Amino acid sequence: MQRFRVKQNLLLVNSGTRILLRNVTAFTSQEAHTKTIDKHKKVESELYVAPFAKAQIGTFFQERPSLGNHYKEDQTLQSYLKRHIPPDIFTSKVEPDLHNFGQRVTSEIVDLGQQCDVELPYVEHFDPWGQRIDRLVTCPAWKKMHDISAEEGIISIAYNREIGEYSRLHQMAKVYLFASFSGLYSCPIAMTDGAAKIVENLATEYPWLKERAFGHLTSRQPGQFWTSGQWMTERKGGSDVANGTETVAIPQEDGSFRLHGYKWFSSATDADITFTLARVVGKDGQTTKGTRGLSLFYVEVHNADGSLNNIQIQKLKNKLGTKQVPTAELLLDGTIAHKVSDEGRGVASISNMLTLSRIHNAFASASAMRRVVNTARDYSTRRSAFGSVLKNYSLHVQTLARLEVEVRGATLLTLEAARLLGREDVGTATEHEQMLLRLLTPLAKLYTAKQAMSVVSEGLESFGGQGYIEDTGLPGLLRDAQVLPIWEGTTNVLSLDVQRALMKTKGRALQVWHDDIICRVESAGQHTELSQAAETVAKSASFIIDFAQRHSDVLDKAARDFAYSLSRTFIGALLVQHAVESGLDPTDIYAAQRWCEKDLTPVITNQSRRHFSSNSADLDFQLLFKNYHDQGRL
Ligand code: UCC
Repeated sequence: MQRFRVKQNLLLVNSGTRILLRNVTAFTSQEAHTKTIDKHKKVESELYVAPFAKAQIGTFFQERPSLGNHYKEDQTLQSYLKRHIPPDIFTSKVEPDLHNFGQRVTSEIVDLGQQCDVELPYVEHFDPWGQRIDRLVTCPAWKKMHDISAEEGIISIAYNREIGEYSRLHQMAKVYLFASFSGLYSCPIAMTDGAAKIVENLATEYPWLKERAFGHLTSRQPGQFWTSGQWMTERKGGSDVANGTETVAIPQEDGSFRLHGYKWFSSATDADITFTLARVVGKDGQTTKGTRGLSLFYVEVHNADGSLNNIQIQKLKNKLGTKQVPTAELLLDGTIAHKVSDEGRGVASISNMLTLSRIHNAFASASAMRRVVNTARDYSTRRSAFGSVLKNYSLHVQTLARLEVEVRGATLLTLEAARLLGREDVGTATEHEQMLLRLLTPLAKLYTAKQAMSVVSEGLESFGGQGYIEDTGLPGLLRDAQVLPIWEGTTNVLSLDVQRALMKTKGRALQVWHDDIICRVESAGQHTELSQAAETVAKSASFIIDFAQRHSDVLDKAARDFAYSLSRTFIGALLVQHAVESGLDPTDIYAAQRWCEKDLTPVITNQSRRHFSSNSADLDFQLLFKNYHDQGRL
């Protein structure tokens, strides 16, 4: 009997008859085949050909989502930069670089980022002869991210200042394009930027520091480029740094110090240098408690021979996400360090680093949102369900459009913080702008981090089950986003930081915030489509000022809602202003309108519901603890 190889993967189904040809390479008889064909020939039009026999996995494969040039696909970024950077500088220096980088991000860097997610860092604690070495091993893709960061000038652009105050915007635009694809290399970049800012600011008092480190931190040569850590958190906690820091610094005869302590979360442990806080031990062997006892120290992580500077890596942290980043518990056991602040001025001195890392955090949040929304947008053109591609379903498009509004708002807020930082960098920021920057930094960090959590989560949902599958790279985005509201200050800690910024200026910063908003939305009143949004924003700003004046006694309890109100109202103003100044593009107008339909002032809404009264505080406590108390656990 003549035999032949089955050519098609066919499960033939006809009116309930199923003939399964099980094996891809199966041979069957010509006769049997002919019979089957004959049987079905007559009813070919009714024949349903289900493709499961040969390959066993079917023939339909969902086309994967893909991203184009990440810069060119971002209308908000482009139009914001065009608005703020003089045209000749923009066209000659900024746009071509961002264009190239936008291409590099979605063609080369995306895969490297994925590799960082797979090849996680680990520590070799001992060499084969039992010697403790604590060698941190990172993957080639992580190292490549280091080199790319240097080549692309991700730090250097901001400090070489080739284009003056616009350098910071240029740099942060790159950070924004890079962060969510960088395999979390954005973390060491944030710390390194903060370190460069500290070193630059301390140049007069500590010229040796600038000479030693600045060139490395801002180098474009991969072999010369240093990254920095920021080791602040200890076992007693990351928020209450003043009371949580136990590390002591013992003065040495040569003017240096030896640090002894335990750093509980030290991110990017492969850094070359770090800044850290410790308490100087006085001649009486005592240290000073609280903030007044904390000083800032500069540490080089490795000795000249590559061994660690009396540092033991106890373990790498087992985190929910950001596993790509080697975050470690470190024992400092006589680590050589150099004091770079006056005694007791540690927190104030490291605050420069906090400002930078919080702004980077906001860009990382905006970046994660942008990546998810652009990917979901592309996917909606490739994925069909119920007879049509998803982009044809207005419910689906409405869901993504709501996310797009969030991303645009977050992008404008973070870019505005970067613009002000650029002016502060070069010393042209007015006093008002400095106050505004001080206020916008915690606001941008806290608000965009929360947006990122919800936008990334909703974005993943738009992929259906695929959004839950690891090797699509999508779930990692959600896990990694969860760190954004936590590190560099939680939402509540930052809400209190907002209060600190307001108190320090005796409320002037709030007035500046208000006046700035009014100025931004003023001209929108003449555009019919925007007048309502502009009015809402202006009224909200005034209500908030009024609230702060009349209810200063509840500001601590209202701190979170207050910070949200400042953020939402400010973003509303930015969206309205952007719509006007970008030439009244209908999508910009629509984004501003949609944003301003939100409750811009939850603090006022919740005040009217008496959320901040002492009665509510008692009820909140009862709600949470009554049962716990009843169980005898309180
Ligand atoms: O713990 C962390 C890791 C979490 C897990 C992450 C996993 C790793 C994965 C990473 C992969 C990507 S991260 C660290 C989180 N911790 C923080 O960010 C600190 C949060 N806490 C704060 O921000 C607090 O508000 C403190 C530490 C700043 C408060 O300290 P004090 O000592 O109570 O502060 P004072 O007394 O209010 O301020 C001391 C000085 C003042 O200056 P003078 O004396 O001149 O008035 C303040 O004005 O510092 C100044 N200052 C600031 N200046 C305080 N905060 C600021 C600021 N934000 N900007 C400017």
